[in-house]
Parts: sequence; structure tokens; C-alpha cells
Amino acid sequence: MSYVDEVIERVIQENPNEPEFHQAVKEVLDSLRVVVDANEESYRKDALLERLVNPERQIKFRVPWIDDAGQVHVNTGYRVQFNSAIGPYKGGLRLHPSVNLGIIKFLGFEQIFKNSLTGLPIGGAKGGSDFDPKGKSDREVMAFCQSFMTELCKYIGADTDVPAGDIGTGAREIGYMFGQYKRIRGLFVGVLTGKGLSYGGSLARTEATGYGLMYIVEEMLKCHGLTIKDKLISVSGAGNVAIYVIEKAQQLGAKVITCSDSDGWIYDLDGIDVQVLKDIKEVKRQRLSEYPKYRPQAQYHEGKGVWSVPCDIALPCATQNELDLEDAKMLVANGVIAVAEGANMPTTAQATEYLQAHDVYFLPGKAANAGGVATSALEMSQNSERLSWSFEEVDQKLQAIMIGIYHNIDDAARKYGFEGNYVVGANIAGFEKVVDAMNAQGIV
Ligand code: NDP
Ligand code: 2IT
Repeated sequence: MSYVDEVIERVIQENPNEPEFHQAVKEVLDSLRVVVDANEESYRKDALLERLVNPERQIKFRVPWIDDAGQVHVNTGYRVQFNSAIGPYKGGLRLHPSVNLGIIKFLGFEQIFKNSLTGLPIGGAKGGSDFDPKGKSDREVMAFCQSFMTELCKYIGADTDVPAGDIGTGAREIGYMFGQYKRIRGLFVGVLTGKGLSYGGSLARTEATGYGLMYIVEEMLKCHGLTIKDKLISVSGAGNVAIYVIEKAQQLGAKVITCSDSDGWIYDLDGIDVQVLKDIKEVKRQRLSEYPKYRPQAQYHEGKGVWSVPCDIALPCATQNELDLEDAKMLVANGVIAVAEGANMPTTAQATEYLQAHDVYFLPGKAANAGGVATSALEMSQNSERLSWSFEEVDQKLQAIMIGIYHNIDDAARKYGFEGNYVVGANIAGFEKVVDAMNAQGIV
């Protein structure tokens, strides 16, 4: 059996009931076969792949908090510090009832390669909790965040591990967590990113993941003689990533006709009104079913359905495995040109294969959504030098990083004989820097 297959098998055996982690490891290691086969003897001797798929450290802790009625609740908190070969651990905190160790491990594993692709010195990590912020009062969210940080603060630091937002963790949650970290540790440092602008946050971090996705899609299309202008785009999700994808896509002249939340989806044939969307989601924290009240021509449908709408470009920006084989078949039948992942692993393995086999340009999340963490690293730089850069300066750097990522993954795919396969390109390009750093640092 090949070294890659052996390691995949062992990961499945040793990490039971973690299907998302298996899926992420399998995708990455499958892509790396050509590199691993060429170095099999030394990689085996150094147990390189075993070290890559085993987190350096995983922390699991109790998070007790009191609701507004005086009832105590207990959630589980996680931080998986996966790989620090190229820099301090970096990655978001997910607050969603579906969170478990396997999901945090899949996200942390992906983050290693994503962070490497940014070209910035950040290692891979992820954390979060099965706490559901939905429907909670501000005081309840604060109580949870303070309790969560009371334990997490023992393991993080501006030069060791710098968490940020993800699903369910936005500016409000980061603010409460930062306040609690500062109170306990007595340090005003860049220990979290995605902070508010009044206390060390970076301009353009809020927009960065969504804008970054459109910058890399624009570059990819340009290299194939196409543009975003006048394209019809379907987006899923209605959170931080989706909102700023829609905003930038519209600035670039595209028409975005869909978005969704976990209850249903919107079809607005005049183009999603991003101000209305921001007001519903960022200000009022309402459900998407409210949208037609402001835009009577829009249709709201319960359940799933975004990918049944004909579009040129599909941008899944909600959650993992939200675009399956059936969805991929509908997209292809409707003539989709490109799919780019705003979310982490939103496309199932079978759907990805189907899209690629039907010549759809497919950009994987670890390249396409890297603009968020890249701008987090720029926030860390600004915090270190105790300066703040202008929006234009950060945005220009973000744009250059996303264009650089496209060419890096395109070149890597070409170099190894997989021209146009950006999944293989991203995994190999991300891996090369990490493995170089791991080798240089000895057996640790
Ligand atoms: P938000 O919490 O801001 O928004 C998430 C959106 O996705 C909401 O509309 C939510 O609907 C929907 N959603 C979440 N879970 C599900 C589910 N199980 N089924 C259907 N819809 C769901 O999160 P973000 O926008 O920050 O994150 C979206 C994705 O992008 C995630 O995969 C995240 O890991 C990834 N990402 C985020 C980055 C960032 O900087 N924020 C950077 C890179 C990647 P509802 O409100 O109903 O739950
Ligand atoms: O998945 C991701 O890259 C994020 N949630 C952002 C992580 C970060 O540290 O900004």
C-alpha cells in the first residue's frame, strides 16, 4: 500500500466518527500523492505525514454560563492547535450547535494550508463551541464569551495563538472575548483579530473574506479571457462572507440573484439589495424571511434551493458540504462557468469531481477564502507596530495577496502535470512551504 493510503487508513481508524476530518485529510493527501511518491523514503522515515495529520495540541474544556432566567448551561469549548511550523497558530472560532471535535479538526487542518498560501507567517488552528448565539440576548452572549475566554486565555497569546471569527463569531463576540482576555491577563495585545476599529481592529477585515473571494475569481476569469461584469451569480449564506461577496460582485458589475440562511433562500431577480441584507443580518439579526418585506419583487423559499437557479458563477458561502452531487449536476446543466468556495469545504468530494470533470473552473476554499485570514495577519502586523493602515492600503495588499495565490496554485498545478486543477495546485503549494519549515525544524 502506498504511504498516502496507509496514512489515510490510519486517520480513519484512529479518529472514528469524524467524517469531515476524514474528508479533508483524504482530499489533501490525495492531491499530494505526486509529491509524496517522489519523496516516499525520507517522508516515511521522518513520519512526515503522521506529524502533518496529528494536531500539535487539542484543548477541550467546559464552558458554564447563566441565562437571563438564572438557569445554568454547560457548553463544550475547543481549540485545536494544529501546526505551528510557519508561524503562531491562527484560525477562527466557530459558535454553532453542530460544532464537535471532528469539525474543528477538519477546519484546523484546512487552515494549515490556507494560511501557508497567504504567504504570511501564520500556523494553522481552529476552535469554537457548540453554543448557539442565535436567539440569545446580548447579556447571554457576553456571559458565554467571558466564560469561554476565562479558560481559553491560558492557551493563546499574541505570539502563540491568535483566534478570530467564523460562523457565529462576529464583531460582538470578538469584543466580549477581547475584553475578558485583557481583564484576566492584563495585556492589551493583538491576541484576537477581527477586533473593532476603536480597539485595534484593521480596516477592511470585515470585508476581507468576501472581497478576497471576488479578487481571486476576477483574476482566474481574466486569465481565461473572461470578466465578472454582467455575470449572473448565485451565492449561498447571508453572513459575513456572503454579504461582502455580494457587495464586491456588484461593484465589479455582476448581478447576484440569490442568498440563503439555514431556514430558506431568496431569489431576487433585480439583484440582492446588499444594504437591506446588511440591515436584516448585521443590525437587526433577523431571519432572511424578512427580506421580501423590503423588496416585494423578491421570492423567499423555505429550505434548500440556491443551486437550482441558473447562473454563470456559483459561490457557496455558508457551511461545509452544502453543495452536493445533485446540486453540481443542476449547476452544470444550467451552464455554470465557475464555482469558488467562500465557505470551508462547502462542496462535497463527489460534487467537486463532477464539476472538474465538466470543465467548470473550481477554486477550493483554502485558496478562495484565504483573504480573511490574510487580512487577520495584516491586523497582527498593525498591532505589532501599533499603527493603523488606511482602508485602501489594506485592500490593495489583500488584492495583491489574492492575485498571488491564484498564480501560485495555477503554477503548482501546471508544474506537477495537473493544469487547471486548482484543488491539487492549492494543496501542493500550501504543503510545500509547511513541509520545508517542518524539515528545517527537526523532529518536533
Ligand atoms: P456567519 O455566521 O456570518 O454566516 C454563516 C451563514 O451561513 C449564515 O447565513 C448561516 O445561516 C449560514 N449557515 C451556517 N450554518 C449553516 C448550516 N448548517 N446550514 C445552512 N446554512 C448555514 O459566518 P461566516 O460568513 O463568517 O462563515 C461562512 C463560511 O465561511 C464558513 O464556512 C466559514 O468557516 C467560512 N469562512 C469564514 C471566514 C471569515 O472571515 N468569517 C474566512 C474564511 C472562511 P443561519 O444564520 O441561519 O445559521
Ligand atoms: O476560516 C477562516 O479562515 C476564518 N474563519 C478566518 C480566520 C482568521 O484567523 O481570520
